[in-house]
Amino acid sequence: AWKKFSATEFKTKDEFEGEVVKHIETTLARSLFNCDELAAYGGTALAFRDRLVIEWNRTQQQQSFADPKRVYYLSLEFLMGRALDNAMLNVGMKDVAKEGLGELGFRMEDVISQERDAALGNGGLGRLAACFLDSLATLNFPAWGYALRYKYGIFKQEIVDGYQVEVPDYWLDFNPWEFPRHDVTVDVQFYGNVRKYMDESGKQVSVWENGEIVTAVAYDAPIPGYGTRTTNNLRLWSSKASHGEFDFTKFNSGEYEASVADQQRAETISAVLYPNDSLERGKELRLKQQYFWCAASLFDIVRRFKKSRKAWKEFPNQVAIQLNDTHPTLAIPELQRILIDQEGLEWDEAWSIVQKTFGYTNHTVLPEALEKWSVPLFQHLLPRHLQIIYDINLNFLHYVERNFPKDREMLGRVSIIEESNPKMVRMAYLAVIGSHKVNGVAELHSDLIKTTIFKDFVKVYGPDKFTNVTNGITPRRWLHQANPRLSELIASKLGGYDFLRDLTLLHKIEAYVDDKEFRKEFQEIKYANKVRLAKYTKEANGISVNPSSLFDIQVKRMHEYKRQQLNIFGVIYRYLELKDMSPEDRKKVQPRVSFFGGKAAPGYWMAKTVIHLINQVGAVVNNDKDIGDLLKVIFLEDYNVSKAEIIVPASDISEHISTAGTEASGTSNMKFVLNGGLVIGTCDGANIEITREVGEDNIFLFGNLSEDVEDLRHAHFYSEFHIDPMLQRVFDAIKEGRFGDAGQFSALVNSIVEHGDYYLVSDDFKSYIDTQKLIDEAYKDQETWLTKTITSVSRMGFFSSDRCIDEYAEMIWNVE
Ligand code: 26Y
Repeated sequence: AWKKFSATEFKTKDEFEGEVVKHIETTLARSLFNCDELAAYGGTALAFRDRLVIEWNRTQQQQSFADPKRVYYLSLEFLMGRALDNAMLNVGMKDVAKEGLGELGFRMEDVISQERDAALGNGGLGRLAACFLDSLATLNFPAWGYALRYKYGIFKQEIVDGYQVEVPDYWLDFNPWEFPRHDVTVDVQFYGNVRKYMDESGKQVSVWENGEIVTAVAYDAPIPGYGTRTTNNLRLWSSKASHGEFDFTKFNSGEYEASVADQQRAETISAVLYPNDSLERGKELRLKQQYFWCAASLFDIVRRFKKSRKAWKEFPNQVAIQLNDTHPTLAIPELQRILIDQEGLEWDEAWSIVQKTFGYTNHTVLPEALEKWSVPLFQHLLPRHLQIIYDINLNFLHYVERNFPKDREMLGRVSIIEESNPKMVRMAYLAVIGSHKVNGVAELHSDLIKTTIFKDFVKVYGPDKFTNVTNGITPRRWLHQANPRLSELIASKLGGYDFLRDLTLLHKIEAYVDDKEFRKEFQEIKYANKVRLAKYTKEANGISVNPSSLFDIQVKRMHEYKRQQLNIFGVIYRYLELKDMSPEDRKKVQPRVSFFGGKAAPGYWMAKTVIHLINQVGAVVNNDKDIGDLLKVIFLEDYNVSKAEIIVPASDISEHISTAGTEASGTSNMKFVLNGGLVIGTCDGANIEITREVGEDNIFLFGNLSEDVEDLRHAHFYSEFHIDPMLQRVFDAIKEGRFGDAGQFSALVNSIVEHGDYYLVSDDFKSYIDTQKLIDEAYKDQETWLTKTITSVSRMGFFSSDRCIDEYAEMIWNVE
């Protein structure tokens, strides 16, 4: 039998301290006499890492031996956040560590907060990937994540004079969680040409040659599961110049500088995460990143498969690859290329393997987020892949032609190649055609992809190829770590922490909804979490907010479709109403703090304008003596995972107010409700399923429905379009310059007034304001409010990412 921990074991606080001291003095080569919090973090992380590594090695060895079907999650983004707290939760021994650190003179929270976030993602899609890794390990699935080891993650956001400024995020200074594998490398080719010839048997062979080679080096990070010994692997590829002959000739011929330049050019591939969230820009370097990562990952996956010496037809029984959006779609032609050009399989046999191997998850219906790459760029960078894509397309179009002989338009509509100038490769179509299942991320979204972007493909393949897997979140990070007191309260009633592995057990706390003690404690926890956020706000923004106010929070990437502009216009409206009131009437008003947070893509001017407006409104409102605590407006700088862990547990209301039909799912909506906050939201994404679970009385829905959006947009142009009068008041105030120079906000106002209000801000404004008033009233009745929040928490079991992963495993991956 395995001894659970064979090396560097600690069971007591003294043993823990011994490990920490050993690491500080030897691994970090620091003196204990000037040990600061950062060193304490380093020592603690390394002590826990030692224990993680043992389990990691064991898991990998056991998986190599048993050789089960593995899941590979290909995602260009993994928004992991901090690792130490999670490692402590999964290893256990956090209490011991806390005591030990105390003796060394440190507080656990301070030590934990020394760690920099691993911010290798933009937003929802990247954080979903991180939650999935947590669930895959917890549920004991043999699974690997594959991504790029960006030197710079998502930029750090600074607010200077109310404007967003981007600062590079160099996060690798000290990262104890990654292990360089200098022996695990893959050479990846770009450019070059394709030579075709007949071999002796008369078969045509293609050789892609004379390209430039860049080497991928693997960096691995352990992914521990909760309540299990399974520790999976996240493999990140870093690029460097290859040390092939080419390189050395240059070097030897004295072209030292040129060879250094080559080196740097190679390293740029994995240098930086693209900060665009849902806005495709067609940059060559991004396509290079995608191919570099797909080629290295597939080589690695195929290499592992070949060790088992199984027949190629077994490949889909050993390997399931999930494509997180279209970003890894090149993996499809790459696998086909490996099978036909390198392994000598026939086209049809190879293609059947490819289709059975891949599953594709779509995360958006927004046309501007759908990836397309120009054919000339493809031809230049990946000439062989372009040929393969053309062949895939040809076969597919033949099939469509045979089956839909009457619909001549169909061919042009479903072709992978868009006949524009230049021609474009539609990556989403390639992903659909190369996968056996396509899923959306919430019910409404999965229905919408079938009736909009993939409508024709439903005709071609039938509806069964398309399915839904509603997103989820890991309760380990988003309940237990972010809100330890709530987790403890729940555990005290359920007789332990089993709910962290089976979140449906939460339904049992509904029995305590009338329990006085429970209610008191639940309410105190919410208040304490609000105090914690208030304290943070004071430190970060220098503004005092009253924790007894209603905390209204909208934190997510800044985007017009998410409608932070609707929120801030609503705040302005509230301010104008407050200004109009008599001091007597003001006394009856429910005090509120409106928190905002989120990054705008650096080139997205409209989103940046909204940030600026929020800060300008804050500057006016927060300093208005008439208003005092009745309204505060806070922009929380540099929203990220670790800040979310403070922000999420502190909401009374959170805002998920996208134009209906535009937000595929949303996942922070789930996090807020799980932590005892209510939602104001549109009938969009997972809000709809949250409503189904918690009940209509426990959520504040407003606004037009997705089926009406098209007609409304049409009406803005073809009927008389009147701006909502309340919204007009807001615009008048902006135009009067009450929030600074009106010219700065004219594009924002005009997008609504002049340019058709694409996101239906005016159409939904009244309904939004009315619903906010209902919320003010409802909040005054604290007892009823508390009942709503407790009831909601108890009904959130469905939204665990464990449920979600089980669905993928069963419906898409066929793994146990
Ligand atoms: C093509 C490139 C510019 C691009 C880069 C990042 C396109 C999209 C993205 C990111 C998309 C994203 O984060 N989507 C979000 O995925 C979440 C997880 O499924 C959903 O909850 C959320 O509604 C959706 O916007």
